[in-house]
Amino acid sequence: MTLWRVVLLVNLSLFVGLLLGFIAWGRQVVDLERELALARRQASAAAVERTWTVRGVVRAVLPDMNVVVLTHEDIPGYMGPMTMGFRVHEPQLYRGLDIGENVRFTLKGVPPNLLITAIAREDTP
Ligand SMILES: [Cu+2]
Repeated sequence: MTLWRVVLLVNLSLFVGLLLGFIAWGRQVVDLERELALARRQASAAAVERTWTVRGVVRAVLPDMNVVVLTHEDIPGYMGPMTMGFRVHEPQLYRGLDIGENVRFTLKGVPPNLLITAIAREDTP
């Protein structure tokens, strides 16, 4: 093989290698852009105001903080059952509630900024 053929082959293989690398890089960019668009869509969907109405048991009423502590059942798509405090839209909502009472309450807001907008006593099943 003459020298010029060797040089040509080396250049050719170098060119093909660069081309393949460039194509792979381009594909990666397209994939990343698609992932970014998906992540942005999910992030904006998460910032949407939501409403849930679930059951719970009153554990404490903290008027100073405008908070009611409830043991709540599963809040679909947000959190499992647990005992925690919720801010209440207005004090009138928890007036007359007693510890241990079963309630059905409505949570509204953009998670995790939720407020109880309605709460009603429920008869024990
Ligand atoms: Cu919770």
